[in-house]
Amino acid sequence: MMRRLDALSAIYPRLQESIVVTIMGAVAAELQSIGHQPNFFYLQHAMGLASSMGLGIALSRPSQRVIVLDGDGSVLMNLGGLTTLARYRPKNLIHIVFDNESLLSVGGFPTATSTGSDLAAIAHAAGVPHTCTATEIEALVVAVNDAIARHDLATIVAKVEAVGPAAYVTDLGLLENRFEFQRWLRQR
Ligand SMILES: Cc1ncc(C[n+]2csc(CCOP(=O)(O)OP(=O)(O)O)c2C)c(N)n1
Repeated sequence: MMRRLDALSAIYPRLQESIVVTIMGAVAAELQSIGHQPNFFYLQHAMGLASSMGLGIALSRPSQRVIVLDGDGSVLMNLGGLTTLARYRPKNLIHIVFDNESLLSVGGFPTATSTGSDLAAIAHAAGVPHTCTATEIEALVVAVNDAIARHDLATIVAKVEAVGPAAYVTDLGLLENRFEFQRWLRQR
């Protein structure tokens, strides 16, 4: 099993060169602790919709790569998002789901992946053309690099420990991130 912070550090070079949309909470704070960039957007509150926002950006910016950093609880809240992703199949979108089997950011309640639900299998059944589950950092890095080289929609589930940062609030304001990201996108 890997720690998400280590996993994020390992794929950070790929994130730097991509448009990144994350869910709120632990993963957003961890990515910011490694290094915020103007091409990173941390979607607040709208649980389950990071892949939908990533889809819209990927379709409107087909020459840019979009990486969505999702969570098991968020995906489970909007499973229909996987079917929509698969329907439009943006070749420039990679969907990474950090599966800690928990709603970590609100106290750590167990999700359905802790009782056997398999998000890579669900994504595959939804029609996502390439899916896999990585349990080690090396496998995650290979899966991300393969997805980039293949240039096709992929959902990569990374099984991670249910640990997060000490604090989720960072000094990057919501509106600051919103305007900075929008400006960055407009220049593309
Ligand atoms: C629609 C909606 N419901 C509830 C919340 C409260 N909430 C914020 S983060 C979170 C848990 C997210 O879990 P997961 O996607 O597994 O990510 P993790 O926190 O484990 O990294 C919840 C329930 C929310 N932001 N939006």
